[in-house]
Amino acid sequence: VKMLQDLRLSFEHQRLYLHYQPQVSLPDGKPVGCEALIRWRDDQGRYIPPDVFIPLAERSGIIATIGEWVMRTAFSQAHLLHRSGFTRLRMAVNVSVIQFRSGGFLETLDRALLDSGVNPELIELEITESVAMLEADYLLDMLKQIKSRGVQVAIDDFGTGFSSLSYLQRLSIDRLKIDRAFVDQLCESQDSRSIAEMVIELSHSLNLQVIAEGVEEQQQAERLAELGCHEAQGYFYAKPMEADALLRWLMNQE
Ligand code: G
Ligand code: G
Ligand code: MN
Ligand code: NA
Repeated sequence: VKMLQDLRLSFEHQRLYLHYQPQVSLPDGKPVGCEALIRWRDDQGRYIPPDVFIPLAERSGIIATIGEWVMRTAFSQAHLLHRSGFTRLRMAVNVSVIQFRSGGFLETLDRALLDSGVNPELIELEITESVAMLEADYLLDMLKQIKSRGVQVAIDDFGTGFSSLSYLQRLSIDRLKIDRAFVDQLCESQDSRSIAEMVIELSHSLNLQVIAEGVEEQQQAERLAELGCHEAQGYFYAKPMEADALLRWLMNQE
């Protein structure tokens, strides 16, 4: 309860902020996008990770407000990057399943798109496999509506949930994100390697794009590229960073 009050106050006092982590194509390592990641430093200056406060925000309902702010901020930032010359850079935003199923999500999305002026085709929404628990018709319709705006959709942490494969084919999605748990052990564990291979193969056969997260070593990047993984994200390339640092990083890659 104390933490929730703190979170509310921090939000009101604009102490939440976003970091952006680059995403690159394989095997050339060229920037193709970035993921917006929420950050919170409480009033004592302590860093509280999103794994801790997002579930709290979801239970209390404040996630809708926070999620709207994340979209508006990230979309505006994306538009700024596009105008700075990075005209094809994709911006990925995490969307909580609670936010996704709440009425008014599409209206919020539309307002954020319109107000930011960003090209919707350069926006991606990351949802987790847990959306599979939503009612099928509702989910299919939501994804169709999102696609009709040109916005892309990725399934985050893929491989950790239990998505039914036949279901996956019917969903209008663009990209699978291989969970970093499998990338982490890619070169050590045969099981992780098999799962990564399977997700990449699945993406190819369903005509989806695939990105690996949590790439920390060159060897992992090389292995993923060999397997046909299209893109990567992780400390090996860059850590999540503030917007101005991202702009400098992008300029350095030119
Ligand atoms: O950046 P970090 O690894 O600490 O993020 C931890 C988790 O928090 C990730 O699973 C990520 O999906 C989630 N997360 C980060 N930013 C957001 C956000 O803006 N909204 C939601 N719903 N989840 C986020
Ligand atoms: O939304 P998602 O669950 O994908 O969250 C990504 C999280 O992974 C972010 O919190 C980000 O800070 C973290 N992350 C990104 N790259 C790496 C990496 O190379 N190694 C580790 N351990 N974590 C990473
Ligand atoms: Mn994510
Ligand atoms: Na993830």
